[in-house]
Amino acid sequence: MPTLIKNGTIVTAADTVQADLLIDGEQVALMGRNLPSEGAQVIDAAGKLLLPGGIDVHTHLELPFGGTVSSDDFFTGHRAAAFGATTTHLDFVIQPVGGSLKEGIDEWHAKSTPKAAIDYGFHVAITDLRDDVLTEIPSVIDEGITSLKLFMAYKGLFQIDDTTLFRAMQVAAEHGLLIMVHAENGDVIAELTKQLLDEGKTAPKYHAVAHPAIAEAEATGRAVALAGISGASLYVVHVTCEEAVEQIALGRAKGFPVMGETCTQYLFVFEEDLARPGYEGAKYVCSPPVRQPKDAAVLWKSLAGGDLQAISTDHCPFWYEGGVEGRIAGKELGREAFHQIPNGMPGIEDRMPVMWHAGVGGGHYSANRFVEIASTNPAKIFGLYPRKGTITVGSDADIVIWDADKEHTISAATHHMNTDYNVYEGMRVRGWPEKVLLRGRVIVDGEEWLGAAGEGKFLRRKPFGDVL
Ligand code: DUC
Ligand code: ZN
Ligand code: ZN
Repeated sequence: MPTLIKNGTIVTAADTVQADLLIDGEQVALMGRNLPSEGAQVIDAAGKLLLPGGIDVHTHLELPFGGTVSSDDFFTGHRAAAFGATTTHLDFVIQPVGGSLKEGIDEWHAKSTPKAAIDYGFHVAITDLRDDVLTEIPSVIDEGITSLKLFMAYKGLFQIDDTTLFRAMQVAAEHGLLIMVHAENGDVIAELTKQLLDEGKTAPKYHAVAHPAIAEAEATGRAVALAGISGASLYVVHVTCEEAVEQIALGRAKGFPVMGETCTQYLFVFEEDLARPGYEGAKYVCSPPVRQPKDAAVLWKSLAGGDLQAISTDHCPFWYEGGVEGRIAGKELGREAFHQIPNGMPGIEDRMPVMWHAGVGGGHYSANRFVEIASTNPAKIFGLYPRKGTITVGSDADIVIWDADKEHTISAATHHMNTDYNVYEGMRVRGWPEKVLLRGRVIVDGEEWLGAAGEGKFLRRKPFGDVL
């Protein structure tokens, strides 16, 4: 039976219009005023906004990392995402050591297919660019994957050198793939880490000292320059600081196809949180690290003004008190020394409400710009548009019925992520999803979960589109 959502206000990146919306099967079939309701299941959305489902293009579900595994799998992570109005995400396949890209892709399909409850796609992170892997790169397009990630940090683990990055960029430019980089100078970080540990500086707060903003800016500038030389399109993930934004802006001013995202935590969590009493700071350890409020001010402006095009989470949750009550190991692994703290924070569920509340409510940008950075641009950049990322005839009916007046206090006691803490604990937000539809089916109705494992679809993506 078709579904008719009546009396809502549709908000896209371009427009805000009052219209009814008819969903037939999995897609939007019709939009218009006073659509007839005979033969349809009717949802009354009077006084509510209809937003396209959120798209989080930077997540790490069930990622083996730092001596443990991130604590959300493809079911718990998907359910949490849906409760937070996100209906699509892109996760990073990691090429196994000594293995092929295809082996990594197969591994990620095995983890996700039976559990998926929202739609999802993959990027491939290249960790070992041997000649056979260089030749293998174009074949990822046949796997429905059109973006590659390279790490300029994590020395001895994921880090690649400039030759590798440049060769990958050349292949990407030739085949229409997007290059993503984790931009930090890993050599500098490794050296600073060693020196701090030798001086007995082992507390969580030293994580930020070992990862200076300028080391992120340097790597960002280098990646931008290599993109300029190679002609590859570049997307810089988790931009945290003013100096790195400057490098992206410089590349864009030169006409290089350079884009960037920041992640929710960099707008709300700061270096002072790493210095919280006892071992609390470990909760906020991620890479690149959280910075200063003055950096957040620049990030807000860049999200509003266009130097950054998207907001994601880098969702990579770990238990604060892991290794007990059947929990996998977590942040406690780094009690002796900050470099052993598993890097990452939860956030897939919080992104949409928090970025609406502080972004739209706080006057940083309009509701349309919110939709653009949280859904439309991610879809365009990563080859999902207009199937995802907007509400239009023919697009997937991933619809959030959004109550802009509803207030909610964020807490680990009520969230759905598989972690024992929430970075935004106690934050009272205004604006909350009332219902969430995935391809026309209601999967979240208030507090009720109506989705199911296995119902999320793997999205084969087209080549990306620059958003410049
Ligand atoms: N940063 C994190 O904090 N976690 C996962 C990977 C990354 O780059
Ligand atoms: Zn990263
Ligand atoms: Zn990441």
